[in-house]
Amino acid sequence: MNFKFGLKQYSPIKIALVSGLALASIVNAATAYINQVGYRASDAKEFTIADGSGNVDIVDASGQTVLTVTPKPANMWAPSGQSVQLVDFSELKAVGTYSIKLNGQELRNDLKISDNTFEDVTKAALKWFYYQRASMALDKTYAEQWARPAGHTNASVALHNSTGGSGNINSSKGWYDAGDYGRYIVNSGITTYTLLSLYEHFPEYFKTLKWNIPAEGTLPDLLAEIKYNLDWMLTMQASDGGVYHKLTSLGFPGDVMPANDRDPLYVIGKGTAATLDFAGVMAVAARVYKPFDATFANKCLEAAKAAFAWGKSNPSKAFKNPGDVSTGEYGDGNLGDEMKFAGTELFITTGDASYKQNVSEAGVPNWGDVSGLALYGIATHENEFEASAPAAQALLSEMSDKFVNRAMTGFGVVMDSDDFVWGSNAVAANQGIWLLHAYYMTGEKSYYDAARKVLDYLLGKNPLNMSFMTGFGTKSPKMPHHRPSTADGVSAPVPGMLVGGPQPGGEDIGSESWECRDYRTGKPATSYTDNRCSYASNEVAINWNAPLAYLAGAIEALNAGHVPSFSKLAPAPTPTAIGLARPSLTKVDNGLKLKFNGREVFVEKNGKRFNLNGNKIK
Ligand code: G3I
Ligand code: 9MR
Repeated sequence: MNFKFGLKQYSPIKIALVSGLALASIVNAATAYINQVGYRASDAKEFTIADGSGNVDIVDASGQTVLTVTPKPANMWAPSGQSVQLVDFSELKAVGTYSIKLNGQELRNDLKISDNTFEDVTKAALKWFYYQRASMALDKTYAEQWARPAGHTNASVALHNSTGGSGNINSSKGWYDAGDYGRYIVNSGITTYTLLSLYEHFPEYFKTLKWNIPAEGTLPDLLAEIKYNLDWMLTMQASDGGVYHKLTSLGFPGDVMPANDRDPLYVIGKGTAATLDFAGVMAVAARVYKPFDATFANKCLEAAKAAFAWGKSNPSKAFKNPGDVSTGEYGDGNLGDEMKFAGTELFITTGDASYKQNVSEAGVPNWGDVSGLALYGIATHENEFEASAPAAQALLSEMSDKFVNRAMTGFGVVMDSDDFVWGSNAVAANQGIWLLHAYYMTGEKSYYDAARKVLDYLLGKNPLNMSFMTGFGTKSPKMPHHRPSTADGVSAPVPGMLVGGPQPGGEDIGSESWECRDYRTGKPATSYTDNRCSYASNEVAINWNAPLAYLAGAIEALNAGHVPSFSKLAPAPTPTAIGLARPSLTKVDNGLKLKFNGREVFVEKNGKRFNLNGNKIK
């Protein structure tokens, strides 16, 4: 049965039998890999082609060739084993949809250039956190066809004996971690930090950006969403300051909607990683929420201090799943980085030197290694950290220089073969965030460009020729490992989710009958299957969406003229300054109005809006 299926779909012998000519065209068909969501008009832009030769024509909707480009020399991209060429079409700046032709043959017709291209990506990536909310019903007003009854509403949950306690505590709210319904403090830690830092770096941009979620007082949407998870995290702190590791059932539930998961929940474990990640997040929250709600901010600060104190007295309590528990472990034996992260953020918030940290080496952040988050804190607070700050900035730049070099070839992405681990797409996104921090502190444009190109990769310029974000791009995942998307009876998956992405581990192969067949290709960047069974390549997770949201959001905010207060970047010219500098705006008297909508300057005539390049906008 399996064999027959394989022969029908995949055998090259069968194809060869059909026709030698067909085989030749299949093997040699040139392919153009693009960011399927689009390119920002003012940015540098490139796509990748494979198996092509000659110049590439970009053709507009009326059939006019608007640009002819000679592709860069071919090079081998090891992660996919392909020889590819980059095509730089930055010169083309006019908003529109184009086709790509090679030797007169159309390779694709969905190349888009637009303004504010990643604003919808940002909103959808952030909106997904609403869809992940535990303990409340999702109303049609906000959730549309993905509305659902509340799950996991029983606030009173038992302490598993691994916590060292007994009895019950009240714990509700928070975001489901991923395709499962667990809530895990360690993974909530890096996720919530990433979203808080997005707000803290671009407060003016996020004060007005909205994406249809329930209001929470006067909080901006981003802070309203984050507070839903902070409220849950706060319930997970024990009276001695230590923080429980997770809130899950003993095993993973089946493919059911949240309301139909009746497995009893337990508060499980208590350890150093959870406690210090919690401390770091709460220290940042204390700063960010202070202008809106001083009482809540103070609660976060006290929680952070108590957690840090517990972490100092218990520096090596690594969590391991107890024998009767098989939900996600998020186990981590290396606990020094969590201490650095927590101490750095507490020092920034309080100014108390006893919390101060130094970081001499750090990697791109992930749930198990948050040394990079400490590095970000130190590098971006020069007054507070004095000599440590330039040293941290040097580490940021050193790695970014390597990243920029790598992004000059292949698919224009930083990733190397080793980066293809479980959740590889988040590795890419976090590399982008690293580059942006280096950009903030140096103004080096190549860092910005390499960071932006990560979005190109995630949204389609990759060897799988697909956008990894549900609901975005010409081809995107249809069957993510996400229980609600599997069980809700709606054909489209919940939108705005970044799947984990290709990686060669194959940990899920054979997990569920023949369905999870071996999808490994021998190449890390193509070992992926869009099948709900594939939790190792096609699951979704909060710590993967958060860096996508950061990357897309920061890029849009920067282009709207916002810069982080600590950065070396000059703010973009104000509308008035642009107006004075641009002679074309003398036409303002002639029935044209110059306006600014908080994000961009545009000209309005007869109710129609045009950007300063003369292109119509919404
Ligand atoms: O640390 C080793 C490293 O030394 C080695 O070079 C590398 C080679 O693959 O593996 C590293 O360990 C990996 C570990 O993550 C740390 O990155 C494991 O192979 C890999 O299997 C493990 O994957 C984790 C997975 O859970 C299984 O534990 C993912 O990072 C993590 O994102 C994922 O998280 C799950 C939760 O448990 C449950 N909820 C869903 C969530 C997403 O799938
Ligand atoms: O759904 C689970 C997913 O969230 C985890 O990342 C993954 C690895 O821990 O496990 C998934 O659950 C699977 C379980 O491990 C084995 N049986 C099939 C489950 C998926 O339906």
